[in-house]
Amino acid sequence: MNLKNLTTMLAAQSLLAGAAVAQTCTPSAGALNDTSGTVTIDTCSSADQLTSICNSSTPIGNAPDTIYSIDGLVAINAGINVRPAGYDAYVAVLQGTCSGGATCVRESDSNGAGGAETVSLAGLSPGNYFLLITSFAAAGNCGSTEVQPVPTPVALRSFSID
Ligand SMILES: [Ca+2]
Repeated sequence: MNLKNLTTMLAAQSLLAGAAVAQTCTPSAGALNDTSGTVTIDTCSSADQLTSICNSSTPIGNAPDTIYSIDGLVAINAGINVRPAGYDAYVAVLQGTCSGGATCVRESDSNGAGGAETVSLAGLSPGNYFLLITSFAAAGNCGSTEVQPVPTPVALRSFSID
């Protein structure tokens, strides 16, 4: 991308971010809870629902947006591992409403293409939450993805070796 295109893109994104009405989304991938186990989804099959998230402050472009309802996982302070095959995933937890204007209470973008991302839901008050799996990449931004809820382990109370 040359500088002129970049400038044009940033200007367009500023206009979108400044829009009075935030985009809404739907958790079309379904709900995740403590009995879901590891699910595999091709995120390329998801619609591109949002162009900007985290109080409409973060442009996420044209990547498909795979969105789950995760109220049940928040209630038990679980974590979630996301393992994308071959693309650079970005994971966020939206609080309250499924929309670009919602606050992102958790985010993970620690690794590059094919790298796993993890979010912990510990410490969040029970309520409505949504897991967003998307990518900042303009192309090659989706693919087969494992989503693994990780219940918080029970604390080890005592341990001894005879
Ligand atoms: Ca998108």
